[in-house]
Amino acid sequence: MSPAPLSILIAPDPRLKARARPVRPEDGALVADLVPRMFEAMYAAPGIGLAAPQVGVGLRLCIVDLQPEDKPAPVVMVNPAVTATSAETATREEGCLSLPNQYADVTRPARVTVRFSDFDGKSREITADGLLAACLQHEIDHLDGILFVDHLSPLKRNMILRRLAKEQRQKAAG
Ligand code: K2U
Ligand code: ZN
Repeated sequence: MSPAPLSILIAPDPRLKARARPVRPEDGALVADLVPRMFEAMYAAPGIGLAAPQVGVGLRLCIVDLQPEDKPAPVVMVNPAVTATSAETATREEGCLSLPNQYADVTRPARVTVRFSDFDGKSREITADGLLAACLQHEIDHLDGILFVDHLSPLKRNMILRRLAKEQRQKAAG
């Protein structure tokens, strides 16, 4: 019997604002069960990244798949950490599966180096620029309870959160 599909939490849910705890060896079975279900939820959204807190699991675990030329390129990142960033920044319109239909320009370091353990427990390091750099920083932000709107001015952040709440109320009203 396959487990129920994961649902993605929508802001403002306190679980999206909590700092996730590091994955430990005893979490192995939980991670092995969760990762394929996170990929299923991400591809269905569709999205190119997903962090465990977005499905209500407070673990430092995220997945990414930019699907270059529509070919799957799944990456599982356990306990990812940014180890270097460029002084140069890049601004890109971002969205978030936890803030549906809300978009805003976010400025972040243009290049980032991330160290993590992969699904097999092997230590890996990625240096990225472009969309992958934004995605990696966006996902690691989720592990620290940071949403893309937290990088905006308070005015813009509140405008987006108010609009999201209104759209969620209208959706609930049917
Ligand atoms: O973490 C998430 O909510 C998934 C994010 C990941 C992301 C955000 C901003 C920039 C890059 C990645 C997106 O909602 S996935 C949807 C998407 C698809 C293509 C390009 C940008 C965002
Ligand atoms: Zn997000």
